[in-house]
Amino acid sequence: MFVPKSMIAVLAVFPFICASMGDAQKMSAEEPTSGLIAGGPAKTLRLWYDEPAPDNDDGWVNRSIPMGNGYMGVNVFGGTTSERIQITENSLYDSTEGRGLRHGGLNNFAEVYIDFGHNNISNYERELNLNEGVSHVRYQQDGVEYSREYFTSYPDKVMAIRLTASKPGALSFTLRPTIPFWGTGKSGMGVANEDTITLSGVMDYYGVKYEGQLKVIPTGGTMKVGAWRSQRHALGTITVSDADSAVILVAVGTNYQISPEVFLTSENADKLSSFPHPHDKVTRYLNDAAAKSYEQLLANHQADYKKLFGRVSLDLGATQPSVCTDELVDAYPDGESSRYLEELAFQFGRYMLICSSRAGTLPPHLQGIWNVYSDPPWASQYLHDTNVQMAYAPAFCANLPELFESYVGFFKAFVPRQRQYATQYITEFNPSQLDSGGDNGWSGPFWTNPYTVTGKSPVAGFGTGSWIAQMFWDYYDYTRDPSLLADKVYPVMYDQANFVSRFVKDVDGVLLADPSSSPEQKLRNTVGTTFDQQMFYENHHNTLTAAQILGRSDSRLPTLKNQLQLLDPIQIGKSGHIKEFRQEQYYGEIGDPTHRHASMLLGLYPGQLINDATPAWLDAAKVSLTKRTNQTNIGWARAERIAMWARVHDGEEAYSFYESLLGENYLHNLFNDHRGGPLFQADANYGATAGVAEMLLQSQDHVVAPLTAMPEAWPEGSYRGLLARGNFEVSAQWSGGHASQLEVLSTSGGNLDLRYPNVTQAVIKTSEGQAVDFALKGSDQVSIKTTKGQTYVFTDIPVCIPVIAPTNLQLNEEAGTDQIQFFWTGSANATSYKLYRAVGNAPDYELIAAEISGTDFAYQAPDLKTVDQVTFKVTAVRADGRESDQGSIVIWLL
Ligand code: FUC
Repeated sequence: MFVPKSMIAVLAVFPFICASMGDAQKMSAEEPTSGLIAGGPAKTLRLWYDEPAPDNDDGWVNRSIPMGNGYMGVNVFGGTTSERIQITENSLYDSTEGRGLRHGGLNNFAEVYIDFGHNNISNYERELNLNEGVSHVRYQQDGVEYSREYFTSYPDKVMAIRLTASKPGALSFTLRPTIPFWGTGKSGMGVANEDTITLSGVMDYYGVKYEGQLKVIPTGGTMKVGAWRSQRHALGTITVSDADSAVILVAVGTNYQISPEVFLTSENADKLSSFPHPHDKVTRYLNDAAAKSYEQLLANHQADYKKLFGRVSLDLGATQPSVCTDELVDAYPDGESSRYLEELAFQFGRYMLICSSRAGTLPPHLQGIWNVYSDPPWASQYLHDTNVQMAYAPAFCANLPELFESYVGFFKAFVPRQRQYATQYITEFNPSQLDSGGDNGWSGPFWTNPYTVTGKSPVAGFGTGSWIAQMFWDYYDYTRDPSLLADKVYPVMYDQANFVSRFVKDVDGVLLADPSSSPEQKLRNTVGTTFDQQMFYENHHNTLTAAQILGRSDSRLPTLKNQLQLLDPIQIGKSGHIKEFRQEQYYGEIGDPTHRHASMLLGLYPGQLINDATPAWLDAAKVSLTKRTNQTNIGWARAERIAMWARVHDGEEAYSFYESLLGENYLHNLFNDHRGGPLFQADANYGATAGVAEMLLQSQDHVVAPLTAMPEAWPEGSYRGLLARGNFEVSAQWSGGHASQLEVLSTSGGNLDLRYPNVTQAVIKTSEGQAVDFALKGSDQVSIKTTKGQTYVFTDIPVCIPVIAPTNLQLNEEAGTDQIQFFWTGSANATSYKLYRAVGNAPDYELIAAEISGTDFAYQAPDLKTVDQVTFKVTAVRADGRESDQGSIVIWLL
């Protein structure tokens, strides 16, 4: 088994050793640097509409404005006769017995109406301002300008609404919250008392006690409580008359706690029995918030929100559109303001993660933190065969790593149950490896919800667990906090590797998963799917790297080291592709060849196994991606393909998937429609952001590579603050498709390897204009020993005209000889060609001929008789010695 070079490189990162680097060079400091790339999102990023969202389910999914603070999700409709605010609390869960698309699960917490009776309005506008983290409704009625401002605050745990009127005493309304789906396993009441309405009740199945409190704080006017009848029950109301302005505060909660007890208790009705009623907690949230002024609450919220949101900006040259967001979406991709929607959607994914994933609250599920139904799609579960991982995909690259804390807390609560499963499965599948003391690690779950975590599923192999562990590794690798690694990351990875090390079985000298399934594919419970093998390999590898960094000597580490080389993660098939199943020979023989899941490519993305240091695997990944690619209309699958195409350096293909996603899956409020219906899934929103980030910056082989997959549609632009592995904050500015300035802030110190065409000829200085020592690797990579807190600025990078790759490589075998005749279509700007081969599953090529001046070559190799399959590749070389990035490949079979 080959050890991928990249993996050796990763192991060698601590301490940094790079023998192939050239002599250190020193640049002179005579020229001042041209200043830092503009910070902060300069243009206003907003979703806006000139009418309210229709008051129905279609209006919710297509047009309502989503907000959230981890504790609650809200969807604001913006009505004027009656405002509707729908509230989601992620633990209000019902039975999900039975399977299927619509089968219980998360329930709608509350529908809050604010009746104004304004039916004769003009100049209506509602918006969500992403820069500010607030939303507004504004209009005129009878010569009075009415406005409302909404925000959901993580630090103060409330939603706040401020209602104002331009004329004193002109504000009157009735606050009328309701309990949706009352009577279907859910009971409750709404009581108005002075300035507060309390909704409280029980959802029977898990015994969820819920409470919501809404407090009205008017300025001027009068206030009185009342009641109205909804369905079979009476609910309290508060009517404000003739006020100047008012603030409404909303807090919600349940008796749910993110705790192992919930998952370890088998009786559903007992899971929450030891936890207190949420009344005191919700009362405290509300009273604490009410003790502060609206301005103070807003300032707290914006300090928290902007610290996260403002870290990253992206400018693709868009101008502020004159049309509403729904028109912008409808006009895409042909509309004049396409770039604006592309910038907006990138930042909207970051916004949604900030709303739905905060420390101490439940992580984002299939719909993030937004649900209007009693039976949301797939019960709003957490699915670990792609969807949860996609939710967190932008957390690291788009510089929101602390948002992963929400999942860390959830994982901690459910993992004790997964430890029990681990012992059960080792007993069942590989009893000779069982640790009698019960130390068998934890096994990967498929689906979970806040109450239950499942064991094995035939739908996906145990690779789901190693994929979870990979998120933890990324959490460290992007932030480089050693105490985080020791306390939160390493134990998760090590215990997962412990399980895997006991689970895999020796099959003809390699260690394979048995049983094994490639997520959602037709063939189930087979042996050694690429999904499982790649995930296992990556986690074994990362665990060993982490142990080395921490100086650990835990008992399973020697086993992991021995096993690593036997996990055989990549098999190249006869189509030159990466196999999904070991039994498959040609692409698509087994399973659905157009399947939405591209699980055999997870080592390409989001994994690190297939990268620039494994060029033969990268080419094989491209074959698989090309064959798998264009059929899917599934939102998250399109988002994943943006990133996968970016990883094989194809900006045009990556962009085409961003285009199809925005053009065909994005709804008017930018919610992603999974596959028509519309059927909202938040994963593609998060995934699109991550995919675009991969186009702009990559670091999977621990080389910081900005602007890796740039499409022609984005000739000019800049970004600021994306995160690369090693905790490097990267900013870039480009024009004519070429980087004019790159900046790297070294947040943790350490070695910076940076790759960009011709970067070795750039002027490299600190942001203060000081000279920088750096070493060279070829013409396109530099290495700098960085100082913590220092920013490194790269300017005057000579434009690199790419070498056009040859195409259409073909071969002929002379019968009865061991000679192969190659011929290809030449490149317009090459003077010679290079021919390479990769034997079998080798990750890298061997050079077999250089300086070939024509477009054919006769190759003779006696060892070909001993191998089954070889990938041959031809590249073009220009007079200046530069070689084409891409080449043409052909497969030779015995
Ligand atoms: C996985 C995906 C589906 C869908 C579902 C909720 O099963 O394969 O496309 O996203 O989760």
